[in-house]
Amino acid sequence: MTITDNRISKDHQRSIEEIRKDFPILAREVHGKALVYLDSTASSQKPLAVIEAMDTYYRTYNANIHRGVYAISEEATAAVDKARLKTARFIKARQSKQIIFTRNTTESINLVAYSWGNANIHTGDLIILTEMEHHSNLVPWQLLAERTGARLEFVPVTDDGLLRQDIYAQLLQQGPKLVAFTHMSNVLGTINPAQEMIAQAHAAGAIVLLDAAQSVPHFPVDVQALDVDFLCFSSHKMLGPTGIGVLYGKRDLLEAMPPFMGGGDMIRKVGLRHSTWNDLPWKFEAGTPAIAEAIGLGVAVDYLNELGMEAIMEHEREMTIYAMQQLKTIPEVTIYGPDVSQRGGVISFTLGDIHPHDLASILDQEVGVAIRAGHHCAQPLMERYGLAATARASFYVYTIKEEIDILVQGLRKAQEIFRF
Ligand code: C6P
Repeated sequence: MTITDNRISKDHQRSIEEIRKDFPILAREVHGKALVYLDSTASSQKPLAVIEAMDTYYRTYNANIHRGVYAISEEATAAVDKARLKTARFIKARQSKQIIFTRNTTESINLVAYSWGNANIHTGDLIILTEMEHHSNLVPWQLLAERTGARLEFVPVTDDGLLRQDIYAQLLQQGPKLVAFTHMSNVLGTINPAQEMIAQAHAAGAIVLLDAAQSVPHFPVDVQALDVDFLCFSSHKMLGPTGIGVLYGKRDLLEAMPPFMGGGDMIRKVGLRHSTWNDLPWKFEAGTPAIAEAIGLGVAVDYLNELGMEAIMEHEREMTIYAMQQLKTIPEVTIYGPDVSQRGGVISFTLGDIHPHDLASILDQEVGVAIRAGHHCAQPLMERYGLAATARASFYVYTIKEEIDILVQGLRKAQEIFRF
């Protein structure tokens, strides 16, 4: 594989070739071919800096946090505090105590649905969601509605993958308690106009949760500018490790919420029958947290900051424009979702009537390309388009045009195999 001299990073000093060397996995082969990883929407690859930071923790200061008065426990506690501060700054949160470490986006949303939801949602209350939600931003609200007797309404999606803003405005007139929607669709790539939608929801008296699993890793997100109430994302999609995610919340909301899980670390004083709760963020972090993972997330944030989120967004846009052009050279390809001006680096498509799973297997075996195939945990959205599944290619900081060319070669090969 040749590498173009495509430059990324704030000061345009680091070439893609250098950046790719930071990701050891990109040097491996699958089925005798160089790995072409086009599934960062599912989970991103990890730079050496993240892998080494976690390794260093285990090798040199592995200890539990908030417990020991000895040196290595204090070092580990300081490292987790630092990671929290970096994460807060990354999304422009006012205070690091507004950053709750969870396991992933899914757990962050469930935390809000149980803790805030159980306390604030009652029979007949309205929750507005959209048709393009990941199951993680759908099922927790269904469960809450079942527990409380609340009502769910959905903003429909247009044929070209945008939210029906006219219907959103109508639904808001019914006075919802909560609006929860995705910042960027993991299937269509649609980037929703979050700031405007949040302002409208607030004007209607609703609290807003933004599923930022696909936005925080890919473009600058400023929680204060968005004025969002809750924001959820996962480390593993932003160059960090699995096993840690983030819930950001406005402080007054978090302070008023009861704990989600009980146990060690989240308490101030425990009696046999009653207990009182620790301050934020620990009130929501029961038990030993993911220490190495928090440290890894902090280093992933450093790495993203060094490249610059604006530069990352630009690079992905360039890859997306190129991929759309190349995919359109195959007439049998159907692409779902809006045009490039309203989407991020995710392209869902089908190729004639080849089943997306067959397509993904052929691409893996024949050209070493890893893409995702299936319903992408968004079954209602698939139903909206009358589809059982799509193939999906997605891009990140290490993606190069040559990899997109290999994807397209693989699609042509699949056509030969299926003879059309
Ligand atoms: N989407 C995908 O391949 P977790 O699994 O909790 O880290 O993230 C859940 C989640 C929530 N919202 C959106 C918009 C997402 O894209 C995801 C994860 C992956 O599309 C895995 S299904």
